[in-house]
Amino acid sequence: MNFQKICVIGLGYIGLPTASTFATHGLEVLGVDINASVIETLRSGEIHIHEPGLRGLVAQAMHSGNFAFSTVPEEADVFLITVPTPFQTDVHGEYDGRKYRLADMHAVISATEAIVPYLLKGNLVVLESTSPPRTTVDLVLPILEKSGLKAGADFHLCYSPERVLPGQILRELVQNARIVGGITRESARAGHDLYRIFVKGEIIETDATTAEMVKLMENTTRDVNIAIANEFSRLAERFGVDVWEAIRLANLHPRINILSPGPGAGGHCISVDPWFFVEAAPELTQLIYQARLVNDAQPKFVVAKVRQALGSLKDKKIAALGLAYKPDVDDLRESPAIEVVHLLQEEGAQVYVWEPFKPDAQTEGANMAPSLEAALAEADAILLLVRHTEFVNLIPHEIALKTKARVAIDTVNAWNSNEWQKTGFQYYRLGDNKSPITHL
Ligand code: SAJ
Repeated sequence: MNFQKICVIGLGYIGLPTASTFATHGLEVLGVDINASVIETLRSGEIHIHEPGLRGLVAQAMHSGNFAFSTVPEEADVFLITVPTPFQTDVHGEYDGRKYRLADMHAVISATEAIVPYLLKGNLVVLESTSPPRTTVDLVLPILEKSGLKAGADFHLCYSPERVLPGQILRELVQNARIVGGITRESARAGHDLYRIFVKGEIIETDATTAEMVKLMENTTRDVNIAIANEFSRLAERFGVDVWEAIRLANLHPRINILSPGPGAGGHCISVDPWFFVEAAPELTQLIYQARLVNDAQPKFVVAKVRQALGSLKDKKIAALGLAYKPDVDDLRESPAIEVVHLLQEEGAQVYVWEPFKPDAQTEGANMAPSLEAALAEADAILLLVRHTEFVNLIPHEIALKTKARVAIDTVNAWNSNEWQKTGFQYYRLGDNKSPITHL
């Protein structure tokens, strides 16, 4: 199939890079977002999200003359839906005493409805948003057919999951293998033709529900693997072991690859997507459910570590380094660091947060410091919550000059304990209760 014009609905972390990439590959692109301020920002040549290389790519796309923005769709050859699918915050499902989260599909529904008036015979519609199994056939398809056109006969419909890693989006968008699930073979083929425009990795055709499940399986597997790493960190503390050393040794086994513990699994994907399976089949997902609970409980273990270092937290001043959900991104969604800060404050600590990627973050209850120096100045302890490169590179004796704190607590294994101790810090690490005598 040949495509001239594409309408990309939802200009967030996935939609904006994807739309820009299509534009730089010669397609006429209309980027659509219901948020008028996003459209204004983009029209003025700015961008509203941080992703390495994205600013340049958007500028290049706009320079090509192929990239326009609007709050409403227009007729096009292809409609791509890249809107968020968070979970609902006010309601839960319940099965056998287990409470579970429910997907909020309202953005997918309204984006699909917005396409209906513009849908023409021969069009291709692709859903990229991570969604519960069967969303494409049971939710999106019936809405699109309100146009009077028949899916599979009059227009093509696919599910193609985005699988790019925040921080590496531009490279992975092009290089990664791409799964395209069609509601018919012809739909899958049309989707294949679309992504071939810029994807260098393999493009694999399958059915829509398989493609949905593949995406959820990937992120659920990662969540379960992070959960076991976090549980190992608790066991290591119980048994006087350094979990980081133990993981490194276990990973020498050719068939073992244990991930890293930390303050929890956050972000809008790993901490959300497993719930889509639980919601769809609560009676079949005990392990997936438990992994979510293990990861969500990890901030409490960070607070216990801080208590081990400081005793009572009442009126203690803590410089928290990092608030993002993972290293070197500005994204705070579902960040376990935020939960850690809340829990510390509940115990009476005064927490000053330095987040270099979002110094002006508006997070309820978190006092944002305007600089690293400001966060450190009056602190009793330094708590490292995110493995940002600039935090890994901090030099203990330079830090010692900026603070009266002589306690450093590392939740992400970023620092060298010897160096901190030599500089006069008491050094604590999550998952490490090994006695100094046996510490090599
Ligand atoms: N984390 C750990 N320990 C680890 C690895 C990660 O605690 O060993 C934590 C991170 O700090 C973070 C969370 O897990 O809080 C998730 O981070 P991540 O880097 O594992 O994943 P995301 O959410 O940034 O991106 C994932 C990716 N999925 C997989 O690697 C299977 C990405 O490819 C997906 O496109 C993305 O979800 C998505 O959009 O679904």
